[in-house]
Amino acid sequence: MVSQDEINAKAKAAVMDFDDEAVEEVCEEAIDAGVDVVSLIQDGLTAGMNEIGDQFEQGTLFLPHVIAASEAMSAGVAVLTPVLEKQGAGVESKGKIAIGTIEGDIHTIGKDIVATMLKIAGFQVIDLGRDVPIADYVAAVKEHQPLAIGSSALMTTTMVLQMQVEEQLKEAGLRDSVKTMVGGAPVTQDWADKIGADIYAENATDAVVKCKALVE
Ligand code: HCB
Repeated sequence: MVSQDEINAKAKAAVMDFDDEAVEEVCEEAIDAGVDVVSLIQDGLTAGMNEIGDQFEQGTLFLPHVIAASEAMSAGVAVLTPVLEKQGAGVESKGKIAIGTIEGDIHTIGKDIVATMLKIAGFQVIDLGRDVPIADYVAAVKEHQPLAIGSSALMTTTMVLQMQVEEQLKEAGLRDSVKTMVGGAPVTQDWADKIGADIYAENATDAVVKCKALVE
């Protein structure tokens, strides 16, 4: 029987090979073997994407490589999502959470994984999409009155806009009515503390644990 570590390593390698089909096959193998698909996403597929990001930063890979790897990762997530959704079927509704990728930023993979995991945990997720204007976060709080509003930022240049979510919610008199959550690769607990966000989530599992704590 294939182990979790073996399957995670295979998934990482397949993402790094930009091989959609191989990623899909590993994900199907993982489902058949009954291994933990959340670990597969976080320690396998995401580990591969992070490695691609590092090589892009070092100049040994280029944007088309990043695009190809992200397509391979998305193909894997698409295979795993129905399994995850089945795990969450019948879970009692825990309330609403709105989440979007911040203005100027088009990275969606991490935000989508967080949204899926929150849905599985029983939250009603309002997905604001990507490149979300700050005013739309405020409008979403007014319209939906969610328990929490999450922003995702993958670039040092866009994470600064998470501060504006805090400021504009205060200006609209809504800051005390909602918890704010921040995440994305460059975001840290220190950053969350600095801007006054209520929750920093390192990954989707952390987001679920911390959002559940709001209602439990
Ligand atoms: Co992109 N990119 N990229 N990129 N990209 C990064 C982010 C760099 C760090 C790569 C690098 O240089 N090392 C870099 C940013 C540098 C910086 O900080 N300034 C970068 C750049 C520069 C760019 C462009 C500007 C490149 C260009 O055009 N010259 C451009 C951005 C344009 C724009 O946004 N306006 C760009 C484009 C792309 C794509 C389109 C090719 C592709 C995105 C595809 C898509 O999302 N649909 C892409 C990708 C894939 C990456 C890397 C390689 C991986 C990101 C990813 O999906 N990771 C990334 C390198 C990296 O981050 N290490 C690189 C996997 C997910 C699962 O992890 O961290 O997003 P995650 O999410 C986690 C976690 O953070 C947390 O939970 C998630 C699940 O566990 N979380 C939250 C995330 N959001 C949360 C929100 C919450 O409220 C709570 C928790």
